[in-house]
Amino acid sequence: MPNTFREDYSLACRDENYERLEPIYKWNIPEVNLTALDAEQPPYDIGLQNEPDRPAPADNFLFWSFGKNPLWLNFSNPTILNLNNASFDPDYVIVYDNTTENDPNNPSRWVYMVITAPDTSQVDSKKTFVPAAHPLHLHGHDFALLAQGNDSSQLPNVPLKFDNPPRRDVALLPSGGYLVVAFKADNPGTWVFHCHIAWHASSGLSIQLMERQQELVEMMTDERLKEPRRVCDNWNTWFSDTSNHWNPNGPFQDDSGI
Ligand SMILES: [Cu+2]
Repeated sequence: MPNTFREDYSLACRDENYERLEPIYKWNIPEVNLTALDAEQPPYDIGLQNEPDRPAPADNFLFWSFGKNPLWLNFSNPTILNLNNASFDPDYVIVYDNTTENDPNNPSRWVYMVITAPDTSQVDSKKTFVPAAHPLHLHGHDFALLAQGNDSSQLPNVPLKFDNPPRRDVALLPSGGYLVVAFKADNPGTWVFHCHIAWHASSGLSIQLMERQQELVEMMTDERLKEPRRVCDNWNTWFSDTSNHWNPNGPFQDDSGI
């Protein structure tokens, strides 16, 4: 017979209780000061951003953004085939982390990120903030959840848990709230960090983390790039024939690319 229990639950959009998530394989995160972090890199504030003429001229849509711009990739030109670029189209929303540090006890080995979902009381020149929760998912890593809260106005004066905090690859950013996450920058790659609500991701709610670019360049030998090149060539052949498009006379791309 089933012997699990049913507990009271809330209809609010929320995660498992923070206190109940205790990793068995323990991590201790090098401590950082949130005020200092804030001075170095302001929080990533999630909001709606107007992008005129996208995807078609005279369109005037609102897109979700996470970084400086809503993500909008060129399907024919993926990041992995552009690793020698010194800069990228701002629509690729590349965020660099070029640490070469290997000591796990050194804070510079770690990436710390503060993400907020401000409510309408916060004003930004480029974004409109609306109350919404976002389940945020990071590729390439588990992250430590140093803090999770409902009120982003409390930043940066919120306590952080460094001693074996919960570890996730998705965490809910509560409406009006914040997340503070940390991951060990030990995995060269271009990793998307995005909202897992499909239409938010589709309309740009993502950044791309370029982690250890130099090591990534060295790893991605011609041999390893053979398969990405093969499938991209196939795509380009298909795409160059507009009779294949769902909308042969208009714009094809109606999605951010993730
Ligand atoms: Cu979302």
